[in-house]
Amino acid sequence: MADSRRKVVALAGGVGAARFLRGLVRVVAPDDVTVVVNTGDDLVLHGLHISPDLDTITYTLGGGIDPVRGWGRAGDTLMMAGELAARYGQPDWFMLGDRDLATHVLRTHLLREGHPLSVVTAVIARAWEVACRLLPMTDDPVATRIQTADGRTLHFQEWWVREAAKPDVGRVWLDGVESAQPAPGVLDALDAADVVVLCPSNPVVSIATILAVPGIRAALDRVPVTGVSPIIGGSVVRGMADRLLPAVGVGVSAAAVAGYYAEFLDGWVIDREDAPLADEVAALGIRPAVTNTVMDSVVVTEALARTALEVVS
Ligand code: FO1
Repeated sequence: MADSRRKVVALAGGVGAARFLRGLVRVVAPDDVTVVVNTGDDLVLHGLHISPDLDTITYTLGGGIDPVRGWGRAGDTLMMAGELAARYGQPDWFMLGDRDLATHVLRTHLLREGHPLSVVTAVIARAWEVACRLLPMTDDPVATRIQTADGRTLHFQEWWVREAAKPDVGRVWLDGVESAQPAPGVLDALDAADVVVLCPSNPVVSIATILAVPGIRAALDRVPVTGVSPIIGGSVVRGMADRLLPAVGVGVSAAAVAGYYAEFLDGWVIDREDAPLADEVAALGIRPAVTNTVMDSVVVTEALARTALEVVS
């Protein structure tokens, strides 16, 4: 059942966001949903432009995601990756399945023809019959870099995947963000929005990355903002927010993340396990809602999306 015709903009990162969006598009008519997606995780490997968060969301909403990993394509094979590594000694730390590679080949081809990432994203989303609108946060190159405590600077994926997030994080920074512009349609969607939803994504390398693109953070002051905590009971459901929140001086709790967003956040959904934190959230001037936030079914996820919208309606 679709919600009243409210225009919703969702800010989204990887797997948690993709799961949440499957519920959101059952509560709000998909053509009233615009998703602004983090591209700081993007990288070039084997000469191919890979956009992990855009692909995770596209594959999830399009029904092609690997359900166990939450990224990559269901039932994929590794023939190309295997040949690149075994015969040509190419790096294989970032697992690129054969079907997944088709997306990166197409994206790279269209980018090389001069199409911006936002156009390429629309072509891919249309091929997957994704009904809501997907927008990269920017068409410009922005790369999340991790400065490790031992002084090395790594691309986010090198830290997260190649080094399995083992090195302690000193600083996180966004290469190129100062000169990036919001992708076409992003600011218009935010200005037309009745509500903005922060998906349960990594606050540091997904949500904050999107907000760092000049112009986007300011747009949130003009619209009710709600969100879902990516932290339950002091730990992450998946991913690496627990490793990155300390690097920006934020505690690993549903209340601490609300504090991180407090300037612009109006409603915040936390798990039943974190019910004792509701008063702390309310003390920040943010309306708390307590519900089951473990998205282990689309029914739960739909209810969660409804709760997230109701807490600011
Ligand atoms: N994550 C891994 O832990 N190992 C991988 O080999 C890996 C490959 C990969 C390929 C395509 C893609 O879209 C995502 C991939 N991921 C992999 C996940 C990715 O590192 C993260 O999901 C996002 O960057 C975080 O949102």
